[in-house]
Amino acid sequence: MHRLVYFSVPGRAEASRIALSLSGIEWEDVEVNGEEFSKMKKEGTLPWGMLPILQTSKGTIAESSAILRYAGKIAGLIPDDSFQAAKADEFIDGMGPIARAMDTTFGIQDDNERIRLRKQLFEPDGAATKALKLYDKKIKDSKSGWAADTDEMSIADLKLFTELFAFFSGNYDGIEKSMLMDYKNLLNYHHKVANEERIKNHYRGITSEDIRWTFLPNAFE
Ligand SMILES: N[C@@H](CCC(=O)N[C@@H](CS)C(=O)NCC(=O)O)C(=O)O
Repeated sequence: MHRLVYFSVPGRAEASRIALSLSGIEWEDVEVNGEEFSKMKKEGTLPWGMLPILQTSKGTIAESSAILRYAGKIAGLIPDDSFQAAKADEFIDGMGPIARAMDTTFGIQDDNERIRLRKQLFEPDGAATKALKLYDKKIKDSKSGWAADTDEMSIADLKLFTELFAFFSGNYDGIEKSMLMDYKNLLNYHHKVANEERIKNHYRGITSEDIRWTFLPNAFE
């Protein structure tokens, strides 16, 4: 039995949730709140003091990318070709600091200050603008259309698709869906992944009211 433990948002666990679902293994999606997180932290349940974690019969795996690689391997989402597998890993590791820069505003309590900093992220030289431009170019340059230019969809696509588009769900004040509209390659990429049979099937029960609406085929059309 595998237990994926995270907060009740897509965030850094969603790619692994998809991979676990596609893997066919038995797993439980355990959503915790801040209080439960603090308790787990105090009890020493979290190897690096953070979520997500994946509890397995052999022990706990922490770090979202490690969990994604583990679940992605079972799900057949890691290319057999070593070069392509490394390019998928490169994409995942490359996204780390970018994702971190984009979520620096999450912990800021003051509404005005949070929104002000978020707007800064999306200014021409802001971290979010730089990230979107970089991702857009990578998709444009990909011959296969998949994030890491792999022949088939890989774990890199699960990470890019879930972490990037979730930002525009409307749940993060100051960040609007309209901010994505100039990034044509990213919009095409969204269409490609959201309509991929396994992804479409994974989100078939989701409605436009759900926090996961950004993963639906017509979300940005
Ligand atoms: N590098 C870690 C980062 C995990 C991370 O930032 N987790 C956040 C939630 S998204 C967390 O547990 N924050 C609580 C805290 O830092 O106290 C990973 O990718 O798993």
